[in-house]
Amino acid sequence: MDSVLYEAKDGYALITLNRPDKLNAFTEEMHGRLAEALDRVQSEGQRALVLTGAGRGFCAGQDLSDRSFPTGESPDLGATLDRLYNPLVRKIRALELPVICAVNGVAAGAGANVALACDIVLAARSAKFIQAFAKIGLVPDGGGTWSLTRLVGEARAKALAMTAQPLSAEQAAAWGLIWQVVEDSELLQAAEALAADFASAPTRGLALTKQAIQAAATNSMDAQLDLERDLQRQAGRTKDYREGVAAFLEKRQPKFEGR
Ligand code: T3D
Repeated sequence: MDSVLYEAKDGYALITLNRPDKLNAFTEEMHGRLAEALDRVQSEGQRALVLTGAGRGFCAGQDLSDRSFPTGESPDLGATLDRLYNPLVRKIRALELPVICAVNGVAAGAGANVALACDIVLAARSAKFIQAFAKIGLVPDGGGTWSLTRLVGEARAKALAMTAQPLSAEQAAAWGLIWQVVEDSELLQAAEALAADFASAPTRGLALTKQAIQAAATNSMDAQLDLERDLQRQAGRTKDYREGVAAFLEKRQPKFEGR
């Protein structure tokens, strides 16, 4: 069984983490598959991506059965972050198209933080987010210390990370950790409907918007104003901008090509 499924839809891609018996926990092989799938999204010219999980979980983070050390050796987990998790998070954030995460069930450890690295997070009402690291003596990774702190503030980030208490989808939405809660049976349909809308949107402008908002977390207001100027210059030169203005003036629907 493929650990990661890839489907090219009409203008967008659907990637499904597919080890349902293990709540889609990450193995080394799965990291490789996911990296290939993400590269394919961009190289095929898709205009949006939906990332979800098969079965009752979204992703339970690192597969801990790969992490038993009978001989007592101590592993270098920094090396696995360098080699696997950090490139994954960077790849998602660098994709020049909207990445929608459909969190269909529990998202734990790095699974939760990979979800938070996506641009728009929808969660099933039954889903929950768990910073499970504290239960096994680890530090939140996958960018979790960064995303959590920015999204919900230091007080909530510290409590979530230090207690490893599950956060319901509803509470996550109320705190601004995610975009929306959707009924379980409607989650994938809602995520795909959003992706289908993005498939006919001005993709280049959305990619530049993503870049600007991601940079805002670390930029000063002054630096951000300069960045907006530079990115707007690029957006103003796209075919889609010309089409958007023309369509407005001609009182018709725009036909964006994504460039
Ligand atoms: O190591 C490095 O490279 C550093 C990077 C680390 C990144 C990380 O993600 S560290 C954190 C790893 N994840 C966890 O600690 C979470 C472990 N899982 C859980 O705490 C629970 O499974 C959940 C709270 C997520 C869900 O609980 P529940 O009761 O709904 O399901 P379950 O029965 O525990 O799990 C179902 C099956 O999935 C079960 O397998 P079985 O017994 O039916 O054959 C369980 O063992 C398996 N499973 C769940 N999570 C993992 C896993 N197997 C391996 N690794 C997992 N992370």
